[in-house]
Amino acid sequence: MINRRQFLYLAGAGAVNLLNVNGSPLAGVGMASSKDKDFIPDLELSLTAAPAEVQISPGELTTVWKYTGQVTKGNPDSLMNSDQSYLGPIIRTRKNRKIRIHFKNNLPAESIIHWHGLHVPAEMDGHPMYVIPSGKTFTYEFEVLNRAGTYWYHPHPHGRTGHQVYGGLAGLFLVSDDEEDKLNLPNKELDIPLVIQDRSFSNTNRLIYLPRGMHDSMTGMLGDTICVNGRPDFTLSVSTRIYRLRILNGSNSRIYKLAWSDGTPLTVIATDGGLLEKPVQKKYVVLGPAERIELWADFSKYPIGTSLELVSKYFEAAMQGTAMGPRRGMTGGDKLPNGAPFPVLKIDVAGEEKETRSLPNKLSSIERYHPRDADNSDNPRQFSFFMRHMRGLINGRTFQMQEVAGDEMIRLNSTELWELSNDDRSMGMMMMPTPHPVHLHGKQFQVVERSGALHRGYVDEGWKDTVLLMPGERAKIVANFTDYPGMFLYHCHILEHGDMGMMRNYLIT
Ligand SMILES: [Cu+2]
Repeated sequence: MINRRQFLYLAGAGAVNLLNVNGSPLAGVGMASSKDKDFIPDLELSLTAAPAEVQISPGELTTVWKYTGQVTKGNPDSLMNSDQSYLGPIIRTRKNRKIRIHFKNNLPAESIIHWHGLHVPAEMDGHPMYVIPSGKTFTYEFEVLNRAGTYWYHPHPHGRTGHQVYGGLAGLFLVSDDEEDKLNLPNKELDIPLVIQDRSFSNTNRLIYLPRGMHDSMTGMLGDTICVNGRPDFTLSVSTRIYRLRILNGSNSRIYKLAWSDGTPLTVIATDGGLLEKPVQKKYVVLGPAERIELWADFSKYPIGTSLELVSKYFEAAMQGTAMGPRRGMTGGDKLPNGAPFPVLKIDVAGEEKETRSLPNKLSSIERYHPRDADNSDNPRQFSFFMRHMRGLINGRTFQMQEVAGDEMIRLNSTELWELSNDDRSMGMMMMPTPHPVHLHGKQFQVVERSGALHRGYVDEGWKDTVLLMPGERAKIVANFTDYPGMFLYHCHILEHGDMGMMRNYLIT
């Protein structure tokens, strides 16, 4: 532990380093002034966030906050808006494409967009210090360096992220590449994005956020209506074909334990950072907020007329791995607590078509990390996540916009071992241990070691940007901090926890 005096000094040193890296005062970084004159985009988009009204349920329209967009240069198919949903447009592009995005904020609040899972320069990552006020525009420029995969974007203004995402602001960012093309995976209408979120509605179809105030913030907001692609009671009509299902848990705090209702194992082909080396079969997959999986879903074996469900199965959301505690079992939400079982979506096998594809044995090459590959393999960085006194803390510290502590300084191009632990313990009746899905901005990582109870439901075989830690669980991750120096966030992706300060900067120099 470092004392306060030392800590303040290091925090100051962090700010100085950042000045040196960027060569300009913090306030100016990332605004129009930092744009690269030689940057010629392959794709140029405008994305506007604004209030909108959508028909989510019969009866009154629901007021939401929504991204809409258009392509101003490049392939017009790179962006697909949805009138049916509050979700933002799906952006599709390829590795090594250069993209310029003009984000116009027409919300009655400040905001900024974070590209979740993408490896972009610090000033393009949507750090909350870059929030723009209502009526202003922020221009992003970056090259897509990520491998093919299912990434996404959402707002990141500090203290308001949970509210804005819940209001509807989120969209998918799908990347393809040459390696993926060669696999001939199900494409076009057989490639289906599924964004799973929970919401609560009033009887006049208004969105309800944090109805029980601080209590809901502590557990994270849990809605009692499961929406898929922005629709409740979602049904997918399929043919007797093989589908690629790209699943994002876009919920503020709900965890899903996904399984097929008929007991068929899930065939997982990708995680947060793209394709696995080879397909993995799972009885169930536990997906925390912000995590993604892609499934190879073979409906060719079902007779026409079959109905099937993707369900979320019961699990114990509280007190995993801890012996004590006032309440075991499901937590939060009166009607639909975290851990309660429910159907997520219905599949109707409706059309007969011939299937010719078969599951590839090998999907991709991944250089697997071991803890010994890290420069600090003997001495992993330790980050402990817990709530205290209604604040979210990491190693006992809460978020400060431009603060970096001594143990949050990373050398550019180093390969690091981090040990993340959920140390939320019961603190009497006021406190209840909760899960903490930990997300690193800027870099994909690999999970190299785990302890915990829901173990069998995690897919740790591929690249990740978010790792779920149930109460008492810990995970070791390895990341290689290449290309981009600067200040990036790491935080709990229960969005209410992040808004309560369970978020910190790390600084690459
Ligand atoms: Cu958390």
